[in-house]
Amino acid sequence: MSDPFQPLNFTRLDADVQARNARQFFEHMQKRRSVRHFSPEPVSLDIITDCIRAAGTAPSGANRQPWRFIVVGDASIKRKIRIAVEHEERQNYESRFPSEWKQALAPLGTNHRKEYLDIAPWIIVVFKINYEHAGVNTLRGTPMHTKHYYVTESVGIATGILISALHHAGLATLTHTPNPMNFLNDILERPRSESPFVLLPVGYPSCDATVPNITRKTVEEIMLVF
Ligand code: IYR
Repeated sequence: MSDPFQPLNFTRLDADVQARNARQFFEHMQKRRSVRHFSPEPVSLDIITDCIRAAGTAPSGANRQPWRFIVVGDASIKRKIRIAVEHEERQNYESRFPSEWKQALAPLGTNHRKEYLDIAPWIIVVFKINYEHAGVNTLRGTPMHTKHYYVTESVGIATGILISALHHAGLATLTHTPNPMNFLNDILERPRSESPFVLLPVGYPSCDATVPNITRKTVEEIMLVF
């Protein structure tokens, strides 16, 4: 049997390289924006695949890796997703969102129309895997499940790495969470053990893309040191 532990492969950086890397990464991430206006220009699936490889390096509860990334490029499936999303979002904007929520969204200029779901070359739908099937109990004949831990946290971290990887690869994304979004299980043929977490249109921004004029909190506002 192989040793359950192995030496850590860790690269210790010089202090100046460390400082430069930290600053450069921040400056690069500071340029990321959520994009709602996409170009139909194609993007290689190999690039998307590498970004998903990066997402799959995320830490996860008990290393269960409870994520699934469904990559949709097929125009008819993207269209189905858009129709179902707009159906839900129309009800959200017309009657389900309380006025406080609508006020909070006003600076973003969003509404129920989601053209980007047709236009962006890829939609990545991230699913949480809540449990895994592990055969059938031989005595009772009931299905057995492998439990997953900290699923939301794990999938949230993986999604953060995915968004960073896509940005690093020069691509634009939007973090979109239509609500409810269980229809994605039907369209994408996912079992009940999986639930949709987030939908990310991916591609290049259109040449006339605009973004809301909003700011990020400063580090003084988000960090406390003891
Ligand atoms: N899902 C809706 C509404 C929406 C909600 C939040 I919170 C946002 O930050 C942005 C939009 C939509 O996509 O329009």
